[in-house]
Amino acid sequence: MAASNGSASDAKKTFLEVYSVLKSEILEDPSFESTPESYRWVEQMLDYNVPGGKLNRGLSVIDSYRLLKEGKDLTKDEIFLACALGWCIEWLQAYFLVLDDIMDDSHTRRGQPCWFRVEKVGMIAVNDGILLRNHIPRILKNHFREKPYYVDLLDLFNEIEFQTASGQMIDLITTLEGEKDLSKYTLPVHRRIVQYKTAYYSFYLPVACALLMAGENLDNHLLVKNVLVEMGIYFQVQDDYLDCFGDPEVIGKIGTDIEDFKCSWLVVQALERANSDQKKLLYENYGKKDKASVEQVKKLYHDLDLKGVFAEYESKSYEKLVSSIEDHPSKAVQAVLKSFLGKIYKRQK
Ligand code: DMA
Ligand code: MG
Ligand code: MG
Ligand code: MG
Repeated sequence: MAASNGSASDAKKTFLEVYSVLKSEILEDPSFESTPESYRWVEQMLDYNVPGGKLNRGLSVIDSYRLLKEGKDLTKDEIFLACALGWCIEWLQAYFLVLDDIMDDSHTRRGQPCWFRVEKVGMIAVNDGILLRNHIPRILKNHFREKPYYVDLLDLFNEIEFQTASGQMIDLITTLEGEKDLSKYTLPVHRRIVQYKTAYYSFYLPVACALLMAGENLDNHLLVKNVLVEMGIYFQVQDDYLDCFGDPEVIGKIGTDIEDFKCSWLVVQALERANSDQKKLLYENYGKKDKASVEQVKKLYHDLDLKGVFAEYESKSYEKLVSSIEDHPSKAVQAVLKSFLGKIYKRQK
């Protein structure tokens, strides 16, 4: 295995080596006698959906664990385990994204067609999503069964999955046809959606995994949880912003929020600022698939200077987050949270 306490690229290399180990274990799972065809399917499905992202969530487990250990060298075993937990989060993300892209009728993800858009895949992607989800407890069982924190780990993944799926549910039911009513799109509604669908699994989960590995009781870290949830909300506002203003070549996906009538941060901001003519235009064009309607909405966002509104929001959020991080009594925890924030502040992808 690569050097354990070196640079970020070493960390990524080590992390990817652990992926190969976990993948082999899944492909050779003794509970399923695979055939060459099924072996190939699962391998391709994993390679297509699991490792191709920024890997921020997964790598954060190791970063956080290292910071919690305050500079002590980690053993090979600790590094492997932190990487394995990081991959469980990447697997969870892959599972949610495969299904999210079907439900959002998306086209591309991570610079390639969404999995369900691949020829021969189609709705088999639904079962692939279920398989990805089922791999997580198998990885945990293979590597953590004997650990004193095993039950807490299983409980953590179950809770977070439930919260994320509940967030996805409210994200989806607010867009229901026949009930398309922009007046229900407010900041509190938006906040509730993104807190559940994104913040817990993307921000709290990696740090919670590192805390459990470090022998901590999660009930003693509610302050950390609150800051991470706030950071997650900020992260999803960025995602909503990039859906419209990001470069698809850079973010690797083509936005669909306007077409999908999503309760995006941008439409909420637009509604707060629009005059009655502009509101009318929004009501008439938001949630329509045709290009002309989408362009009308984008032009309105431009006229209302939502880029400027976002820039203001971004720097305000950053200041608030830094100050709540600095309220935390532990310097090690502060370092974990600051490193997280540093990775996402002003992100372009
Ligand atoms: C994604 O929300 C949330 C989950 C749990 C996948 P989204 O649909 O805005 O994500 P994306 O923009 O990546 O499709
Ligand atoms: Mg989506
Ligand atoms: Mg979605
Ligand atoms: Mg999005």
